[in-house]
Amino acid sequence: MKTILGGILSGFAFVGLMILLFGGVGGSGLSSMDGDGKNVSVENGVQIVEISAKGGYSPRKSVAKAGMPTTLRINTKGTFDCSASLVIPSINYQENLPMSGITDVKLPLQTAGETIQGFCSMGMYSFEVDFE
Ligand SMILES: [Cu+2]
Repeated sequence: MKTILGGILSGFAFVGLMILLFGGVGGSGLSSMDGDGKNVSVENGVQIVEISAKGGYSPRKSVAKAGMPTTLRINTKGTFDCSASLVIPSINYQENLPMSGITDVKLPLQTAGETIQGFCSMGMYSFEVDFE
C-alpha cells in the first residue's frame, strides 16, 4: 500500500517536473506567445483574426495581411477578469465583452506596417496584430 502510494506520488512529481521543464519553459518562451498563424484565416474574403481573452490575450502577437477586410474575433470563455473589458484605442473601441461568447470587431482597412493594439481597460494586458 505504501509503495503504491509512493509510486503514485512520484508519478505526480514526475509529471509535475515534465510540465515544469517543457510546459513551463515553452509557456514562457516568446514563440508560444506569438501567433503561429493558425489564428488567422479567411472566410468569404474576410480575414478573421481570432484572439482569446481570459486572464490576458492569446496570442499576444498576430500577423495579418494588410489591405484586406479584417475582423477581430474575440473569444471569451468564463472570462471573469478584466481582459473582458476590451479597449482598442486606434479605432475608438471600448466594450465589455460577454463572459462567454464570440465578439466580432470589424477593423478598417490596414496598410502594411500598421499595428492594431488591444488592451484591457486597465492597460495591464495587451495584444497586437501586425499587418504586413
Ligand atoms: Cu486589466
